[in-house]
Amino acid sequence: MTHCILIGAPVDSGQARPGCLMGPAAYRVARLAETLAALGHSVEDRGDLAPGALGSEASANPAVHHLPETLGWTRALSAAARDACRAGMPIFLGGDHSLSLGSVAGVAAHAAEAGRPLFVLWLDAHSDIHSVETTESGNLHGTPLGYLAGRAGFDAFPPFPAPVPEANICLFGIRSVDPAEHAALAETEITVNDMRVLDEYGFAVPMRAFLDRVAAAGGMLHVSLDVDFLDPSVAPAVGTTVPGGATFREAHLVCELIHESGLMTSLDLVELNPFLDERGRTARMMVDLVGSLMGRKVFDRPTRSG
Ligand code: B3U
Ligand code: MN
Ligand code: MN
Repeated sequence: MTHCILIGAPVDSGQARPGCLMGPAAYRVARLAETLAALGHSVEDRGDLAPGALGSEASANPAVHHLPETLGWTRALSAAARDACRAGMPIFLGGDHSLSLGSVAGVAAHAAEAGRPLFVLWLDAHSDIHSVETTESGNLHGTPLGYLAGRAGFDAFPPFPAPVPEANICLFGIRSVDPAEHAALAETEITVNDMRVLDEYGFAVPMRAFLDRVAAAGGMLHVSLDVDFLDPSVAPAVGTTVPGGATFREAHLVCELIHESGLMTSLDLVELNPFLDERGRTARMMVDLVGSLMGRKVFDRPTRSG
């Protein structure tokens, strides 16, 4: 049994299409807490965070928008994440993906404090490895991976507490990478399981390979689940749909494998835009996936590792 701590983060400033701020409410309506409780977990809902007083920071990159808000959210989320990690497993209810600038900062600070290596699994259509300097859209939801890996170009931000080593980061499901991101990834040791790799090997083999590495290192595992990891046919409620994503079955398999590993210590649920949903189906799909991540299975059989 896990103590799950729900932290609402109605962040809408990391992209240009309003609606992600309704995400935390949609997860609650879709019975996230009840789903976790039915699996035998204890659930503490800490309500929604706010970004606090805003500064007037500006970027030399004229495309960048909402920098003060993003910094405010980063500070608030980082503190909340660090605090929650001491008490249980934080689950961040987004909000757009810029929330991970803060959630992972707090988780990394906690891991450093606990003396354990942190691994990050990025389930996404995008690589999100821009910096404040390289983003062309100016949407800071495209930057969190750059920040948590300790890359340059984040001068306005607090220094990342304990950058996650590149070798501990795994991108999974990506199929949309900008040229600057491609150049960044080409010079790193980040594991890039793009859809090309997953089409060839399937989802299970690369996922197990990564989880085995986390286990061998005694690591903590932060999972960042972007709605657009999923194919738009099963998850339409997202501002940046990209065709060719994970199917219903593939996504559940990934979540079940993560659960069986017993390694996940924190989770982001990001980019749900309920304004774009069809009768709540994407919110329900995400809650169902959390069910698989947290132990729901069709049939209880001994696992490969168990
Ligand atoms: N790489 C593009 C598109 C994008 C990134 N993340 C999302 N979209 N959701 C950008 O704007 O940085
Ligand atoms: Mn993303
Ligand atoms: Mn994405």
